[in-house]
Amino acid sequence: MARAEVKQIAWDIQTMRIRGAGRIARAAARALKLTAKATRAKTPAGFTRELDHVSKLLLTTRPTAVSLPNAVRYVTLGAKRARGVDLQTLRRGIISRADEFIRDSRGAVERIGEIGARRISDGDIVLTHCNSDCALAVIKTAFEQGKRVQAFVTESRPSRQGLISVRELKKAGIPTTLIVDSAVRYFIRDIDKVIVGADSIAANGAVINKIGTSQIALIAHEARVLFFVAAESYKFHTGTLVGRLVEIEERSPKEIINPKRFPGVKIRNPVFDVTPPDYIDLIITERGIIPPSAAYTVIQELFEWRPGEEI
Ligand code: RUB
Repeated sequence: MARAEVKQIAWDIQTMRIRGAGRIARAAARALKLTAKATRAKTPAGFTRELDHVSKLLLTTRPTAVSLPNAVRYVTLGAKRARGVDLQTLRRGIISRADEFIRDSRGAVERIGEIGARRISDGDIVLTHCNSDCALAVIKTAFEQGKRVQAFVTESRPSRQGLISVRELKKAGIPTTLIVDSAVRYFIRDIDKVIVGADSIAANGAVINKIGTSQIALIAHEARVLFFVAAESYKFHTGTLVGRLVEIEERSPKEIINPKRFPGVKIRNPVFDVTPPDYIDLIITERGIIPPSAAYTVIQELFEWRPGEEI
């Protein structure tokens, strides 16, 4: 039963029924918890093998959001380090680490909303791209505080996650305007601030987020409009400390159009892009606001990494 549920979670992440970097991470933690609850392993080694198997399954679903491997690592770290620990203790450890991750992750989104809202002024028109719980938390919190905020939301082709944001903002009572992705430069003079989420943040402060984010950042930069990123600490990517590149997911062309309609035409569908740190004014995390140039130090501290250490 649990095995089927775990497979279903992995499938839902792959097919984007569960999507958004934070939600993916929480779903992965839930899958590991289910595994621990239902295991039939007789020994700690058998249980660890089972965890490794589930971790691998989860890690192959989507490659770009580092929140996924960071969640898996967070939940399983205790099990990996345990020597001479009995099976029940190990199981309980996984369950409580998973619960802790899910609870802290939700708390982080709330805290980001509070911290970020301080940077939103009464009367601001804020543009967001795609659907990010963190970015929306900032807009919604500012609105709840009584600031007269309005939102512009890009459709976010091809999967149109902008429509999810529109519904959510509308539900919160925030005046919202939906535009197509290519209309951002047309409207940029009306916008006071741009706020987006992140799937990964590199050591040099570059932000990997939904395709189109970097174009919006460039447009905002040209028009001198502030560009904010809202992201939990587990979106920072340790591998980038040692020069590893973040893999950009390329999904099926069918998400754009039925390829049979254009035989012989190559259709490409990269779903994330990289926004250079020069175009980012600040990054809002649950630990506070940082400039993108501080990403290196933040990753070093968070993951207790020392130069020269293997990652
Ligand atoms: C979602 C996306 C979001 C980030 C951050 O892409 O790019 O901006 O994941 O979201 P997809 P959150 O729909 O392809 O998963 O702040 O909710 O973690």
